[in-house]
Formats: sequence, C-alpha cells, structure tokens
Amino acid sequence: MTDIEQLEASILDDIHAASDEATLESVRVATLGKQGSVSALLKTLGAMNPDDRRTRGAAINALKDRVGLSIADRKGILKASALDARLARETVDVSLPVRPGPLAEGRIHPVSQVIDEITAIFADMGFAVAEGPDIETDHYNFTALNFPPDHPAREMHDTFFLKPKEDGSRLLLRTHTSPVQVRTMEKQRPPIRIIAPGRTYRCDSDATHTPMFHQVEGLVIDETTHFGHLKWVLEEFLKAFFEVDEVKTRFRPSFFPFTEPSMEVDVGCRRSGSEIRIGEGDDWLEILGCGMVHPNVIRAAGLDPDVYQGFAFGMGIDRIAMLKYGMPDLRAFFDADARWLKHYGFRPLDLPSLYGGLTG
Ligand code: 2NM
Repeated sequence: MTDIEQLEASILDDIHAASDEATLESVRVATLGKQGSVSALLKTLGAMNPDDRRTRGAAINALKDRVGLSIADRKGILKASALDARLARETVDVSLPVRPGPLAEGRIHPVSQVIDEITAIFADMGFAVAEGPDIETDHYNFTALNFPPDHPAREMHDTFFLKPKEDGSRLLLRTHTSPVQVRTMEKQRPPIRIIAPGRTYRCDSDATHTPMFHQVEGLVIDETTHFGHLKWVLEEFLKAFFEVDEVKTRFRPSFFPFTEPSMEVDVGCRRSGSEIRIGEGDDWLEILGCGMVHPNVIRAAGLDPDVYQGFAFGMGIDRIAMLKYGMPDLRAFFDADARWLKHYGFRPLDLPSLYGGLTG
C-alpha cells in the first residue's frame, strides 16, 4: 500500500466515523485545511524534480478531490439525518383537543354582566352612558344636589373624605353617581337621556353593605318630561331586566334632597323560602328610588328650571344582581374567589342584547 493509499484509507475511516456535522468539519480541517494532512503532502511537491512532481502531483490532487467528494457526501447524509431527528422530536399531535384559552376559561363578573344588561335595555330606549370621577368635590356630591349644609348624609360616618387641602377644602369618594348627572347637565344641552353606572363608596360594612358598591342612576331632562314618562321607563326596564311579560309596581312617597316629589318603587314578587320571583305573587320588594329632579338641582347645573324639568332614578346594582341570579352573600362579590366566579360568572362572548337575549 502506498503512503497515499494509506492516508486515504485512514481519512475515509474518519469521515465515516463522523456522526455529526461539527465532527465532519474538524475532519475536513485536519485533511484539506491549510495545516491538513493532504495539504502537507502537496507542500512536498516543491522539492521534487519535474517528472516526479507531475505523477505525484496528479495522484495527490486526485486524492484531494476524492476526499472532498467523500466529505460532501457524508455531509449530505448527516444533514438529512439531523433533519429527520428534528422532525421526529418536534412532531405535533394535531388530533389532541385544543387547550381551553381565556375565551373558554375566563368569566365576566356578575356586576359587569348586570351593568351590560342595564346598558342594553336603556340604550334601546335612547339613553347614553355617562361616566365621571370616583373622587369628587363636596360641590358635585352634595351642594349641587340640594343637600343642606347640615344634612346627615354629609357626616363622617357615611362619606370617605380625603385629607383636607391647604385651603381647607376636601375631596371625597362619591357616595352616589348623581355627580355624573350634574356634570352632564353642565356640559350638554337638553334633551338629556343618560344612565350613569359605576362605583360608589360609603363608610359602611356588614353582611348587607360593602364600603364600595355599584349604583346605576338615570336622568331625563327636557321641556315637558313628566312623571308618566318616568313610570313607563321604569316599568319597561323592570320587565326587560327580570325577563317577564308583566310587572306590578307600587310608588311610595319618600324623600331625597335632589328630587321633589321623591318616591320609592316596589315591584310585585312571590317569596318562597329564600327564593324571590319577580312578576308574580302578591308580595312587594323595594327595588329603586326616583323622583322629579328638584328645581334647585337643575339651577345649580346651569339650566333654567322654568324651561327644563325631568326625572331621575337610582338603584343598587349589586343588590339587583343578587336578586336576579340568586347569589346569597354580597361579600363574595369582592373576594376575587376564582371558584365563585366560575360558578356565578358569565361567558365573555355571550353579550347581553335585547334581540339575542340578555342572558345568552
Ligand atoms: C336616586 C333616587 C332619586 C338622582 C337624582 C339625580 C340628579 F342628579 F338628577 F339630581 N341623580 N340621581 C336620584 C333620584 C337617585 O337614587 C336612589
């Protein structure tokens, strides 16, 4: 065996033994690279006579070509098997069920659901949704709403006050959403038809009161808006919300500083055990407050009470949510308990609408 044949056999062994592309590349460098064994053979040609150089040169160059081809072959094989291994490793079983995403797992909180339901009902009657800040001034929360300076609702035990400012004035957490109605009357010329749903705050906490709760209030102001409009709007709302064909209502005289006359509205119901059914039976359930907006409130908002009049109403969202969906404990609303939400929550794509059904 010539030295060239010996070298070739050993190189081919190395090429076939290379099990990955990195090892094969190091074989290439060790043979065909500048310092490689084949290159070293080529360097010996310079010292030869022309005849030897011709025969020896042809043989070494042929070796170089064969080694190059072998490496290229082996490289193709290694590339293909690396790809096969990767494909085997990265297979996806497309027959597996899809893992449930947020749309399947997530739930809408009953308070959000009920706000969406109320919004859909009043939107259908031409009401827009109005919003305002949770942190309010004494003026918007009380004074503009005709609360006398010494009215008990201004007292510390009801209202969360912020730290007084230098000038002695103090901001507060709104105790109702009525400031939104005042701000709307200031900004917008009648006719006004709005509802204002949102968070409200009172310093009160027991089995039936949480310091933060939700209210929706409504306001209609125009030149000839009267009590008949109020009664129709509320009865249409109650029928749509409780999803019944008829409701009985009872308007009882009451008092609020911002309305005159003021009324509390009871809805006809049947009680059996802890269950309450709206729209049947001979019992009554207090459901909301309402009245004709006091002229002082209309004036404080910058409108002329001799030209404009209207009605307003308000109700607790948390309470009517409990009623409609049979949730026994108010405090669970704000516990952020995922199991509770899974049970009482609503699917995100079941949007309440009057045509598609309020509750999916
Ligand atoms: C209620 C009951 C009765 C009410 C009044 C106003 C305003 F700003 F127009 F004067 N907003 N909301 C109102 C009236 C609220 O909640 C039980």
